[in-house]
Amino acid sequence: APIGVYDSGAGGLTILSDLRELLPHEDFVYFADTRHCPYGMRSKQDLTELAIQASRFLLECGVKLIVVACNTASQAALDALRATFPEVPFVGVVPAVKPAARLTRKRRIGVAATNSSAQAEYLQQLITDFAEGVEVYAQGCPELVTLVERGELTGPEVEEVLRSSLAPLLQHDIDVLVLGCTHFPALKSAIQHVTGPDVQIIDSGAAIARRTRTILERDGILHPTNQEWAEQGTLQVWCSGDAAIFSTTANQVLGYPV
Ligand code: DGN
Repeated sequence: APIGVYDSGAGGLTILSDLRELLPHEDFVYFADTRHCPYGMRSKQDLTELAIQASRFLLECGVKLIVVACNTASQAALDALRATFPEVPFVGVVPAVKPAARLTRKRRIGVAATNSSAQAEYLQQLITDFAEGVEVYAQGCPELVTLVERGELTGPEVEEVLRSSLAPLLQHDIDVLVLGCTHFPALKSAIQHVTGPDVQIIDSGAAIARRTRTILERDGILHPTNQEWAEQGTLQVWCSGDAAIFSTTANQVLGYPV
């Protein structure tokens, strides 16, 4: 059975790339809720309903596990998803505050996220639990989601937008920047250009992939032919909005055609 991956749009494709790298023989079904993107300003109730609909769709595709590859939806809806669909394991995404707190020398880190994630109580809790004695600055950067959904990932105009969106974080002389929205790793090289080499940029993708493998192993549902000669798993991509637009964006973010 395939693994389901869900996001409001193209952001979860950055997580999908990490998943496919670690679990190359697994099959994947990706669902982008582009009809309702962006998620950043939606209410918890709204996000929960959308996440339940998306999960129902993925379950109809026969998935064995669902990765909610969206910080915003994970924060709002993971508890409800687990309660609604107890038959399937869910893996959610949280901003990488904990590793960032270990990495920082200056004891000042920035978290770039959606507006809703930047203001979430959940983020405050992560900071209290894992970043004691570290100054954490959080900023909503919705413009970055727009760039990625348009497939605009590099170039001077992109960097201009990044410079102004990230200015409120960079003014604090941070040395670690957490990408707290799954769209943002698609912009990583442009972001690094804007921050300069002294700021380390981290995201949650690799950790999510490892967590997914652990759960597949725990539940005995890891793809059995995990051997060198086995074929690469398949990928199906679905979206709830305009498929032509999304396939162009997805090609840009993944770097190969879907
Ligand atoms: N990619 C999502 C996240 O990680 O929060 C949400 C982006 C959006 O829809 N605004």
